[in-house]
Parts: sequence; C-alpha cells; structure tokens
Amino acid sequence: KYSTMSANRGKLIVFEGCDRSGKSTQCAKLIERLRKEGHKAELLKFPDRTTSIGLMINNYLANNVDQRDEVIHLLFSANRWEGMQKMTNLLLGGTHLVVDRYAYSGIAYSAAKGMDLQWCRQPDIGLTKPDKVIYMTLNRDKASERADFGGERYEKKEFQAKVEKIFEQLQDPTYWQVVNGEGTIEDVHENVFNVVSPVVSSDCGPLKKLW
Ligand code: DGP
Ligand code: NA
Ligand code: NA
Repeated sequence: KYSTMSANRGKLIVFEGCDRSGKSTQCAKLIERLRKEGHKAELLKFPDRTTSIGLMINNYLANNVDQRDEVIHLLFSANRWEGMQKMTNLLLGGTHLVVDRYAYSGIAYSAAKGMDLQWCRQPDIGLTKPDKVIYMTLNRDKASERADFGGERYEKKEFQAKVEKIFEQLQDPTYWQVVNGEGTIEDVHENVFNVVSPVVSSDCGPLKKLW
C-alpha cells in the first residue's frame, strides 16, 4: 500500500558528471550507507542496458552500430521513460532511489555534439524531478587516467570537456550540489552523505516533474 503522505515518500537522488568521475562507486557506497542507517534504498542506473532499448544504446556506445544523433538521443530518453513506472512505485512506497545518471546526461552528451539544447530538453519533459542532484567533478587528466577510460564512444578528453561545459550550464543551485571527486573514496563518500542525509530525512513535498 502506497503512502499518500509526501513526508514518507522516498527521495530521488541523482548522480551526474563526466565519465570516470567516480559516480558509480559513490552510488554504491551511498546505497550501503542508507541501508545501514535503516532506510529502504535502491540503486538504478541510466542507461539501463538490460532492456531492448538499452541493448541498442549499448551497441551504439560500444561502436558496434551508428545512429543519427536525434535517434540515439530519443533512445536514451525512452530508456529513462521505461523506468518511470518502477521508479514512481518505489518512491511512493517509501524507498529512496539513488540513480547513476539521468536526463542531465541526456542533454549534456547530445548538446556536446552541437545539437540544440532546447531541442534536447524536450523528450525528458515530465520525468520525475530529482530531490537532489549530486554533480561530481574530477580533473579531466585524472579521469582519463582511470581504468578503462577510452573504451566507449564518448570517452575522449576533448569531448568530455564539452560535456563538462554543458553540465555547468545546466547546474541549478536550488537542487544541485557539486561534490569534488578527488579525495579518497571514503572522504568523498562523507561529503556525499552530508548532502544526502538532510534530504532523505526532510519533507520534500509531492513528486515533481522536469522541467
Ligand atoms: P555510463 O554507463 O554511465 O558510463 O554511461 C554510458 C555513456 O553514455 C557515458 O559516456 C555517458 C553517456 N550517456 C548517458 N546518458 C546519456 C544520454 O541520455 N544521452 C547521451 N547522448 N549519452 C548519454
Ligand atoms: Na562510461
Ligand atoms: Na559509471
């Protein structure tokens, strides 16, 4: 039975940032911590490569196939829409969601190719709005030295620099928090948890929509 009281709903915490900025590691640490503190919490990741749309995205990222920029943009968005019912159910049932990438990546990676930013925003209109976005930064030289960098389509230093520029444009201080990813995993986690802790224990009101 879903709670209709917004104070009891789960909170939507999204991690954003360039490739190899440490998002996935911090998402896993945060889930572990929230559960240890007695919260219900689930980890989600976009793109979700397990669906049939996700497999098409995976083939594109692995450079197995090409797609028009508009087509891949819409597939990434559709992949988020596929997850919406499950996300809403979990949030209304009181489970906090920690999400590794969301609509902001959708805009940043497509606009970095030179696509029109306003066009890029459209398909994600109406997705559930995060209660907090943790934007992880990391020096590009350090990011590119991390394991496996360069394996996929977008993992090129010059392209990541463009992505970073768009993320900076998208930042909204009313619900974004920048976290420097350069410390130890534990130190960065403490910074992340200090941001998330007040969010999970506060009344954020009813679920809202982008944009
Ligand atoms: P990840 O599995 O988090 O490493 O993401 C795979 C790659 O796809 C990464 O380079 C970021 C990029 N990406 C994530 N979401 C989107 C999106 O919505 N649109 C585009 N064009 N790229 C995205
Ligand atoms: Na990646
Ligand atoms: Na990752």
